[in-house]
Amino acid sequence: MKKEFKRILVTAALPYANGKLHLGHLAGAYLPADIYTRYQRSMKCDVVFLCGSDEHGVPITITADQEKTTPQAVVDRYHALNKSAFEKFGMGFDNYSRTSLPLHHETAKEFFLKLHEAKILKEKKEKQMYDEKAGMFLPDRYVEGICPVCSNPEARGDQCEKCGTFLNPVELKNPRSKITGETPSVRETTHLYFPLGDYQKKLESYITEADKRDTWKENVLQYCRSWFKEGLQDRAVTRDLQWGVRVPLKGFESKVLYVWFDAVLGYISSTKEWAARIGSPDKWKEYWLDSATKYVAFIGKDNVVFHCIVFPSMLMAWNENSQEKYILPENVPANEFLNFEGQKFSKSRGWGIDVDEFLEEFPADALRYTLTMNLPESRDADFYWKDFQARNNNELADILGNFINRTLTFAHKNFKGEIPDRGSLNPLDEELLGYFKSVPKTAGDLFERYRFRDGTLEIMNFARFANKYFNDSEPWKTLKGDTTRCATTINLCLQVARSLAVLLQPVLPFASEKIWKMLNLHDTSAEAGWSSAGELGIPAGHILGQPEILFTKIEDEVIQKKIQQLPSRLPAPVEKSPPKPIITIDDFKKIELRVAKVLQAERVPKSDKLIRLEISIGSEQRQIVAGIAQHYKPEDLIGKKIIVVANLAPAKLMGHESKGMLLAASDGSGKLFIVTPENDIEEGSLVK
Ligand code: B3M
Ligand code: ZN
Repeated sequence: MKKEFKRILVTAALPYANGKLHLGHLAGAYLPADIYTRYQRSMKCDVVFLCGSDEHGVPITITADQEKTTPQAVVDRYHALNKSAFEKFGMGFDNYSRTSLPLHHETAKEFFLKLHEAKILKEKKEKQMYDEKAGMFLPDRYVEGICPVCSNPEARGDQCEKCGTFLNPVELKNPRSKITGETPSVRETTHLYFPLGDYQKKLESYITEADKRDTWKENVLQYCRSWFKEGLQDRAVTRDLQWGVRVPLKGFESKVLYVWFDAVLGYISSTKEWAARIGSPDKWKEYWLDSATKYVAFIGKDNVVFHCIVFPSMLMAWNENSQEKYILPENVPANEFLNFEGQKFSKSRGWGIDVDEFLEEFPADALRYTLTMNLPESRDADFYWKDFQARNNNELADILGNFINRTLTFAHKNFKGEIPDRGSLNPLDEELLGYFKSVPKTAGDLFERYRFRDGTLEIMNFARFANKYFNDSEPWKTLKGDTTRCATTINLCLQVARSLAVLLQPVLPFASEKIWKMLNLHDTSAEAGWSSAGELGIPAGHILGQPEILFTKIEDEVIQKKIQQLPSRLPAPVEKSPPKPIITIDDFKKIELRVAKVLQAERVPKSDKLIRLEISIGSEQRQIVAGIAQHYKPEDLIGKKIIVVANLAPAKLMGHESKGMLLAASDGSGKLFIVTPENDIEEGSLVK
């Protein structure tokens, strides 16, 4: 079933120019796309790699309003920031475009008009929420109100997060605009719809066929299946908004194209921009309109529906009505999410770290490597500072860096900086050589199947093995009695160094290029072909360059500081409650707070909130009942030191007496954290 392709088109999701990129973005789509592209280039494939800023949509207009500036100013700023962050990270895009460019607007309008003229789009009247004060129709997510099903007072216009019901904003009780807080009115408006449902059959068979040729990831297939199961619905492709691609139709002058409709076409306009820039304006057609091209679209999981369903069906609709036939994605290898120190990245809570901030302090390759080894390829994964330090110090520096450094230093010291000739091979050499010849294929096959973590692990294991080979061969000993043996060892180690530079180039482009320089080789490590990594590529007598440190270790203090900064990056608890009246110190002294130790804990039967705790406050043991069962498991509480209000009047909770109350804090998400003393202070101690 495998099809031979002449060239490859790679795209990575266009990030919104409405905020800075963080590590989660890199792990979701960009790093895998870059590794894949670099690998394919070194396989000597004809590849073009495109991206750009997604510069439309409501959130950008809201940012502009908040900052009292224009949407254009917002996207100008973030486009520049994100472009430069990507460059520092080593992204090898052929072109990084913007959807606010006239070229893109023309492309999107042309596409829209083709579908409209072919009578594919349906016109429908509908009722929508309108914010009189903001003077705009409200997107579903910008209306809040009471859920008609579960009475959650904070249900969103598209969905109630509490009970999971999909909603239409006009169904909400007491609706309010998230933008102005005002009660919106209901107005009638006309939009054009794309009939997704008409394409369901074709989409299902497209995905089945593509999956047979180039196995799709199970998580992606799952998302598609669930969409198909629900049944595809018509989707509006126009919006009542000022900012975006103007709808080129009479009567629609005040509307723009739905941001997703134009954004996916941004891949095409970015290719056009690239082609014009390199002086072959028609070259984009080779990539988009020739079935000998393989198209791979890298995205994060939240974009699956747009790339596996919306975009392909738009292309199908075009193809049915034109001589020009667009190719569809051959694969959409979407990743799951990367979390940060166990929690979701959150801009509003300041949880996470932006790419530019990270790269001011640490080298790009250390980040690329850590993310590669933690790619959320089949499930969510995490970035931890400690793991980052360990990956850098114990793997990059101690394994890869050490191997390269000891090999080059040895050659300089003992072979005048030249690569010595090989003599006959011993079993150890043979074993190394066998491994050496097999790695390009093993790792390459994994990269080919979008398994970047496993592929990189194979290469690093080879570096581990090479280190062991150096140790076991003891060149510092053979140097004295058997120089030919020693020369053979060092010759092979230098060949391995070259090979590692080629194999790791997709993941560690900067370090790879440094190794290349140290070996004083022609051209660049990127230009050397992947298959040459399995060949003994450096002739004897070749003069080496100077050894340099490849990776610097990261000190404990540096990481400690990063970890300490974490909680302070979280704003104070944001549980909504009005401030209480001022009290005097005497009022406060009425409360007896004590350290207690949890001796026993169990759930209160028939209650999903309550846990019954047996505690010791030094002089006495007693029972308290706490509403923490949704946040803690009883077994995790036993032995914990907590703080209790010891002189609270006893109360009965679901028939169980509670003598006292434990202290806990809740964060903005409603999660509860028990207050514990910092040190293992004795139970009974007074808290003052
Ligand atoms: N800008 C969404 C995102 O960053 C979006 C991707 C567009 S790809 C055409 O999640
Ligand atoms: Zn609800």
